Amino acid sequence: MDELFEKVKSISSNFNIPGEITGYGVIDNGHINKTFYVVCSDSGVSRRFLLQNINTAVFKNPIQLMSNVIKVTDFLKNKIALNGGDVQRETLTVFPTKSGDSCYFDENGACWRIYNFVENSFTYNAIESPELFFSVGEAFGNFLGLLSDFPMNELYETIPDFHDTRKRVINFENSVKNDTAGRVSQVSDEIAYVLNSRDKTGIIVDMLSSGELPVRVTHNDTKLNNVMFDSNTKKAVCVVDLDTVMPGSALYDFGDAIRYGANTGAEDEKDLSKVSLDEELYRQYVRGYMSKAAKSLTEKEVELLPLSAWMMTFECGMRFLNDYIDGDIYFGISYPEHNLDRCRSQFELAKDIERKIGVLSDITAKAYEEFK
Ligand code: GN1
Ligand code: MG
Repeated sequence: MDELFEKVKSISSNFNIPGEITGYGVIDNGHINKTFYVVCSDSGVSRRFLLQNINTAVFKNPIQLMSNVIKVTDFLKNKIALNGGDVQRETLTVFPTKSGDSCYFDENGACWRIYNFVENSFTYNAIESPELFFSVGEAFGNFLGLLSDFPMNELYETIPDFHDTRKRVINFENSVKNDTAGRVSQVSDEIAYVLNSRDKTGIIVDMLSSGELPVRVTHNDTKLNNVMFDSNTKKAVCVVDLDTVMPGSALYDFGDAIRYGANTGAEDEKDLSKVSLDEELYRQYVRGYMSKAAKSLTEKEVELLPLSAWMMTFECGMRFLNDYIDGDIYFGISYPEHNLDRCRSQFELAKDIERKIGVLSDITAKAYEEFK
């Protein structure tokens, strides 16, 4: 007997999905949640659903998280329908439990939820062509555009200060002080880079709190593999992984997309000579993004887009380093030095973005002119 299958079956039986569960598979994606698909057979017709175990060490309030997801996807569905789009494919659909709840807590307190499975689609882990990244820019630009009139007061801040880079530096300094895993002495160059960059880390958060930057519905995890592509058209169809949807800044989403997608190396690349910011990829992303979002963005946001790429790359590198110093308690790792390799790749990229910031500003200004 496949124990995992029995478990997946018993969890799924609490949800309002049609038919009998006849199969499942593991989807290996992301550093935080565990993801499966389940196959349901109903009168000879099979249909897949996405089953996820929400990591409640990271997402401490899954009910609020699910409330954000449902509000945002409902809002998107209305817009998609008005635009003549396909509401079943262009955003996610939450399937509630049989008692009408947004998620299910099992006997061990683990939290589960079910989404539709976007069939005939796939994700990329690396960019294969500049045109592809244009399409990702369109997807996230569209996400921002469609949600630009969302009633912000309906959203919970499920992870407070998620992209408050300056607060993260303070937490980082505490971890260095505590040195719980005894690793601080191995990473002095990386620590020095964090401390030397400290002065820049408040720029976005300060402008958000002063009102110089607008608060927006923010995805907060705009990695390339959070965009589903249609297998036939090869066009982006759906933005997924809505767990960190919260009030925030458009800059977080732009910067994070560049951090992941415009790196010529992998997020965890060991060979740092392969890591750099690809200017052509940056150009295509910013053009795709502007083609959908230029009319919604403020001039201040546009001006700060290149800096956001540095900020999100720096912040992510610091988070990986912080976790390495803490003994790998937050991000899933595949080998002992994984978080350190991730940190080094991110810092290499952050330094390259610093060198190229003037060029990136020119590219951004041109793309804005093209589409505003
Ligand atoms: C985590 O698990 P995943 O890949 O969706 C993290 C993001 C990081 C990302 C780095 C809730 O996202 O913030 O940018 O890893 N999510 C959370 O790859 O911390
Ligand atoms: Mg995520």
